[in-house]
Amino acid sequence: MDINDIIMGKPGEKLFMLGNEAAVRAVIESGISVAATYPGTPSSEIGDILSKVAKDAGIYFEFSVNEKVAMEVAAAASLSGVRSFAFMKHVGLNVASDSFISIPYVTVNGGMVILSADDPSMFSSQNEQDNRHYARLANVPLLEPSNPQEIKDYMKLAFELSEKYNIPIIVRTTTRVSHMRGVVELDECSKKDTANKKGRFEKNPSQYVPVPVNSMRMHKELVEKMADINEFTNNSELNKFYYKNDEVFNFSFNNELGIISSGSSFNYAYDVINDLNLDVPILKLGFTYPFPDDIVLNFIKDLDKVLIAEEVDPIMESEVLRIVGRNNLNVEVKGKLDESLPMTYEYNQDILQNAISTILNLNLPDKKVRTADMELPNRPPTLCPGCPHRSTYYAVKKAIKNLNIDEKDVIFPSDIGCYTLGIESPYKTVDLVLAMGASVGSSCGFSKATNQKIMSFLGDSTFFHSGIPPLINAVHNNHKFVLTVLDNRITAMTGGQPNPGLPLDGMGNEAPQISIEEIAHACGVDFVETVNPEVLKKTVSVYEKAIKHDGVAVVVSRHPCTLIQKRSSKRAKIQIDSKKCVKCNECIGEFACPAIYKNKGEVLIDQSLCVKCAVCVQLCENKAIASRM
Ligand SMILES: Cc1ncc(C[n+]2csc(CCOP(=O)(O)OP(=O)(O)O)c2C)c(N)n1
Ligand code: SF4
Ligand code: SF4
Repeated sequence: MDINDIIMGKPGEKLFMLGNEAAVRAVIESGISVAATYPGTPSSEIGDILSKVAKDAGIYFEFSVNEKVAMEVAAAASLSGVRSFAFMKHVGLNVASDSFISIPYVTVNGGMVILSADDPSMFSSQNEQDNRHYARLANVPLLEPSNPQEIKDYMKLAFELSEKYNIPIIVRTTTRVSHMRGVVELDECSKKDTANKKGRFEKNPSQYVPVPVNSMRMHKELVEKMADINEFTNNSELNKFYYKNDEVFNFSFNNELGIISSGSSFNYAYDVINDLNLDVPILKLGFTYPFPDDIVLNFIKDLDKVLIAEEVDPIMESEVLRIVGRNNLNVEVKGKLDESLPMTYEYNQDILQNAISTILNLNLPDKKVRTADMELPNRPPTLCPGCPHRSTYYAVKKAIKNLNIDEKDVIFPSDIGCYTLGIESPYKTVDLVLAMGASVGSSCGFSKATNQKIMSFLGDSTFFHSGIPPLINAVHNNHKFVLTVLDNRITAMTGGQPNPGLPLDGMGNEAPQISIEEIAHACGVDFVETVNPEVLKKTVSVYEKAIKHDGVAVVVSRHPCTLIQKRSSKRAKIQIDSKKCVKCNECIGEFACPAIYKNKGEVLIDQSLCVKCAVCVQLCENKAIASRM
């Protein structure tokens, strides 16, 4: 699909859209003025598309420095009376949570929607948390679309609800829903007068400043507001009944089994029931918090059993158990808690079919379920050929060796980015990862709790995101470690978004570059050196000095990611002279560039992979590797 169709598509037109594309169309149709994010899969495409279309759509868009700032940008815009949108991957909401939880207290004015993209099965995340918990924690309504059309429809409704009740609304997607394609029917785009619209903030401290005297009142008001919204959810058309292939308008069924589901799980449950032509009604919940007790009670009261199909935690299941208990119902609740369905990982049609077959004694052959813990051929991800992170790791390990330090005595706290691939052999430069920025904070802890050398790593985007406060902490508290900022001039892992170190903002405008070195100096670091990791000898010697430094040393290892580095195609080929090669294995065993391989004992370079960075030329002590025309 042409990206311009997202703004140019006419009402009534049907486009085959990615869930994340539908989210962009939703904000354009809703006439928002401000959107902000920090990139993270599975929501990254929303930002990548907005960065291209926002200007034409009259939207201000930014890649904020982190999710908390994105949340605050959107909240301030909403308080100024314009519609705003903050979106992030699930763990991004952890970062934003401190501000997020205060927003429903201070209320919103222009509609404010927060899209949280969860990642069941952790395809690109460090955990599998279920962000539906945040709706409960913050007292915020939550909608769960199951496909791209619903993403657009639900988000549009969310802006209206947000304005009606002066509360932010969470739209929770999962990887499958964000990344699935489906037909989306377009509606009218926002009127031209909302484009580039500026709002006005009207002062009202008793409403916008949650000091205790105000927040006591605000919390009560919020709880009362959620009770009103609960009335709405009980009548919401986002909660639908399906029976025998069709949407139906019955409220109660007296079948042996009924299913309650939401999000992607609904798609799987629906397909199983239709494929097997089963006499099983489904209640699809789209508005899942506040939980629509009345609808659920009506649906389950005459059933023998109800299966709750949801990803990730048994949240709806616990709500249903509460309703069953409170109403003394005689219905058996099946789901994660009684092990009818697995507690972890995303679902699929096979998982749902096995569960339904067992519950109804259908005796269908067990489907061999595809799950994340299946045994698959071992193909570990690896740094690209010519990746600057590899050269940095090689230089760090050389420096440690040159100083006769046992690598077992060096701790490598690391962080989240392409460089986390340093966990693999031969580098093994990743000993601990907690969350973005935690390399620096954990280095502080190791520095006081052990006598080991500490060499930590984080990327340029991660440094700006959350590396700066712990660096100040390190200097102020006299910690001792070497921190490498792997500055590859991009946020590579999430697809190449800009960050404050680049002279470009999220809408492609020129922007002031923020200097990592100046920040490190300003934090009080007295050892700050910059290296080009493709110049090996110099890089190794800087690391030797840094390791000997008594205090916090910052090394900025700067070289563009190979995916954005333009190298002249006229550069000479890098080749190995088999007569000079003594098969020492340094280039394969220690450096491990994927372009270098062994065939029948001979070390060779795969020219289709080699990007001619020439680092291997420098590391071969026998001068067997050289550039040759
Ligand atoms: C709180 C949070 N937000 C977003 C992400 C998604 N994410 C993973 S790594 C990364 C940044 C990577 O950029 P950088 O630190 O520059 O390292 P590079 O990948 O370029 O080597 C992001 C945004 C995340 N894991 N956690
Ligand atoms: S995308 Fe860039 S940073 Fe990531 S592994 Fe490849 S070269 Fe390295
Ligand atoms: S020049 Fe050497 S290190 Fe660089 S990509 Fe080619 S083979 Fe790999």
